[in-house]
Amino acid sequence: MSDRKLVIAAAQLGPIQKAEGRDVAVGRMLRLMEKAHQRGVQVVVFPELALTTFFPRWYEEDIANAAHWYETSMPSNATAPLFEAAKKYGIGFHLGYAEKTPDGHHFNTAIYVHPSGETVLKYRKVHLPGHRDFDPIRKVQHLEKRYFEVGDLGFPVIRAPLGDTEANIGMMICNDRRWPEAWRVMGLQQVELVMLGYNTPSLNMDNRGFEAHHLRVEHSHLSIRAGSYQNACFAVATAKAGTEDGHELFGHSIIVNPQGEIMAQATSWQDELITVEADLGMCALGRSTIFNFAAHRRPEAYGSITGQIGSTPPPAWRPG
Ligand code: CDT
Repeated sequence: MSDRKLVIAAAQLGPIQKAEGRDVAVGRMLRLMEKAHQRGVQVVVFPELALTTFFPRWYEEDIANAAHWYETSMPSNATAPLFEAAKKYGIGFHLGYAEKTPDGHHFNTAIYVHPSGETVLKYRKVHLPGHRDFDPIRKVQHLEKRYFEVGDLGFPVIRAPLGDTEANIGMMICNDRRWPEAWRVMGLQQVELVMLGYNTPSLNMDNRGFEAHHLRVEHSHLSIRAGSYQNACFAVATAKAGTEDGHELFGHSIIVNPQGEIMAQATSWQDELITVEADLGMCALGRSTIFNFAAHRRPEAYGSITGQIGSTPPPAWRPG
């Protein structure tokens, strides 16, 4: 037990349909923030691309026709009520959105906003799944590589005031959670709380018969639990859930502790707030024992992690 306690929440969002405006999504997020306030929450984590439907499933031949999915300022008129609610309730929040920069770059972005309304940390998604061009084989497109550039901010961690304490916070977005490299880069910065939003389809369009349906959620949870355990941090993993224009997202938002245990899990495919009291002091155990990096890491043996991208076949052994 320590005195570094923090009440954190995953604010899962149910589906947002293509025709629904940001006002609908923001209205729903405000209700979740009000609920968070009633439950004494200090930090709320909303999903990836929380303001709109998961638009990378929709192909636009002319990318200019996708311009309306991006935010060109933050806060904007549409999102200002979230910043005001943060101030009113004294709650910090994490928001995922599609960002268009003043010089015309497009990123899948997340920010953490202090209750004062100031942006504490920004992250731009590094691991963009899917494809760039229309794929006629797929029943549903996943065009993140078409609509976003690879994030240019790395995996930053910052020490920030959180609730009544301070914490080292970092962010990743959806597919990043499946990459141990992303977790470790933040672990090396002593991250204590990873905020992560996701939109994951229930059906794997690349399935070639080897992935049973129920493993979709299992693989998500496995990745988040392993990342949290191996880097001695908490993770708040918040989904967009349910059926958007006929396409299912699997939900199952979770909050995980540094032992890799699921402390809370969403049970619906709707707007749902799950909360826990996190004792940040818990991060010290792993960090000072089995995952004491300074004592046990062997970077001289890890060269290929940063030295190459794709895998290479090993040399072949033959008898005699
Ligand atoms: N949003 C996102 O990154 N979703 C991916 C699904 C990839 S399927 C091409 C995920 O890893 O959950």
